[in-house]
Amino acid sequence: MASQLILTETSAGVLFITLNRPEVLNSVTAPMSGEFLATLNRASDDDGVRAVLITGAGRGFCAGQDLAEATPAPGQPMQDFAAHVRKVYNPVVRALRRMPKPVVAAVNGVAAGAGASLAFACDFIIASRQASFIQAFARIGLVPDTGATFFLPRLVGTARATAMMMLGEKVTAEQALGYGMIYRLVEPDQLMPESRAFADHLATQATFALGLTKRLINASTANDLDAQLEAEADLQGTAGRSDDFQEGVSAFLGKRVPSFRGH
Ligand code: LHQ
Repeated sequence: MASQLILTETSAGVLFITLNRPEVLNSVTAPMSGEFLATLNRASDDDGVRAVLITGAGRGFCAGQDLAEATPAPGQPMQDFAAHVRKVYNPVVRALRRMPKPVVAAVNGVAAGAGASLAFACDFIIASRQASFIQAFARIGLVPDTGATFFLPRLVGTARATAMMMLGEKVTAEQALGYGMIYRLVEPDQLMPESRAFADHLATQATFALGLTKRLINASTANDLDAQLEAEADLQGTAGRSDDFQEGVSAFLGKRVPSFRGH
């Protein structure tokens, strides 16, 4: 069951996840991350969930690692950050990318450090005009993690990614849209209505094929053209055997709206 650190609600095939430590801009502790990961893993296996929507409670989306948790008590040794990143953050990034259904980040406010990285690992970012993205790591003498050095150069190109990661400056939602870093920019009061409507729409689509498409997008970052063409052929074979494909073609030929079931 979800704790109060992560709120969940499922409706019409959409799992709605809220990061819920608003008093510290939803900065991440190990228990919170563990709950988030368990929630994502359950969603991954649950055929009733066909799209996932993630947002933050209060005025922030997520301010990355809870720096109080990462700071040792007086007289105690420093934590091993390598072990911490491997245990707390990397599994979440893998779960987001392996999730065989679309994941939407509704970024309501500041997304800093690993909080920004988490948004970058989602399939779609819809940002409120009040949102911002800060690669805060440089400000405190750390390196970007949680996939930031993987996703950001691919999203915005090396020049802008380098500037963001080395300067740690705030990028506004409007700038992020101009950079191609986010999918959509909306007015603050429209963020949740629009994001929910968007996730609802995704959940009615041919989500089995969307999951396969995500696998191909993931694979494209490592494959050469021949390997990618082969992967496309392979997964087209899989998609072609799906009920959703039968339904999609039958609806097209019958000039009616398809009713996909996600398998
Ligand atoms: C926070 C935090 C926070 C605790 C706001 N922690 N309390 C992985 C592994 C191991 C080690 C380290 O790191 C990592 C990955 C990472 O994510 S490193 C990057 C960690 N994150 C940051 O460095 C961002 C720190 N936060 C900020 O720079 C600012 O809070 C931002 C720019 C996000 C927002 O600024 P403001 O809008 O001015 O809000 P604020 O600073 O006043 O924050 C509101 C409250 O939230 C405040 O508490 P208070 O009791 O004073 O109201 C902050 O202390 C608390 N908070 N982020 N990461």
